[in-house]
Amino acid sequence: MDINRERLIGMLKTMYKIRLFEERAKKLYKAGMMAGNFLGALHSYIGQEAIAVGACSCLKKDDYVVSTHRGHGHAIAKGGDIKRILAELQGKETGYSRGRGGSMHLFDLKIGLLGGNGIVGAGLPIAIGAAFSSQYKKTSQVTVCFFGDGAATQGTFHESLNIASLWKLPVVFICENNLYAVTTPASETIATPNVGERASAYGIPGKVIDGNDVLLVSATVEEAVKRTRTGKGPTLIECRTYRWDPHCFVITETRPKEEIEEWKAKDPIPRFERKLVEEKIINQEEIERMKSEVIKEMDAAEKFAQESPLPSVETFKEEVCAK
Ligand SMILES: Cc1ncc(C[n+]2csc(CCOP(=O)(O)OP(=O)(O)O)c2C)c(N)n1
Ligand SMILES: [Mg+2]
Repeated sequence: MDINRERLIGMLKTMYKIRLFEERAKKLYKAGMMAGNFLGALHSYIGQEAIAVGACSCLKKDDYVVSTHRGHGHAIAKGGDIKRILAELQGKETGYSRGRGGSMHLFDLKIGLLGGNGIVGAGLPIAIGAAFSSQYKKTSQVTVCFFGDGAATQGTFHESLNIASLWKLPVVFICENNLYAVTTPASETIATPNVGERASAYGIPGKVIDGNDVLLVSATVEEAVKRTRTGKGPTLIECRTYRWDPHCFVITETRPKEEIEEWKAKDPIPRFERKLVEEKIINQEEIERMKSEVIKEMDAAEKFAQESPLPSVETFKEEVCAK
């Protein structure tokens, strides 16, 4: 493996962080604690961790990430503070957007996180704007734009790929094809078998890869990032994956049980663990220690979010009224 040990260990730890964060958020949500009283939906990223982690491991702090409604994993992988993420999910004043954004709008300019989005496909033109700004200002920043298979069939996808190719914008498009948009299978909405193939229509490289293989994701994104930092323009990468939970926790599961089980057996985390153990990068004892560190971090985040105040009515006025 040509990735250094520190980065590999960091990638594994971030995958645990996302997994355990989502499990904790789910538990709290189900216990009725989100935003005080279940306001909004919660979209779990469990099963897709390899994509956010593999991709963000190729980025610098000031590179941009454009996220989606399923964005906790992107925020964590880009270096987000889980205390502030959990507080935001719970609508607390200490959250990233002072509790105004919630789960689908995690934003932190300091780490290049340009926000999630409740509007499917709306992130793509935002990524174009961010990429254009770095090209115009001649910074070497890259924008990674995550979106789902459902978003890939919005008009914004085609408009954004066209202009990104034409202007050779420094953007990497990452389609997380988890095979469904809510309950609709991708095969019923996407005319060609693969989203990645559509790249040829815009004259850019397109890849279709196993999105549950974190090393493959990072190697593929690394190449795309290199290409774009040297002014050669965008790449489209389709990562095949699967979400373990229903679309969100107010939607009933409709997918076949056997299909869910089949994908759970392809869990990206033990797969990466095994690889690192085989290569003697980490041992079982270190893995256990790492997991308990992450659990402690999660406990601290839960305590922080729980003890944080909800925003007061007075501060709401500050946000919506001109001074
Ligand atoms: C423009 C728009 N249309 C419909 C919706 C309702 N909606 C929310 S998530 C979603 C499915 C998105 O699927 P996909 O892009 O594959 O992402 P995934 O949920 O699988 O991660 C839909 C249709 C929306 N939020 N915005
Ligand atoms: Mg999908």
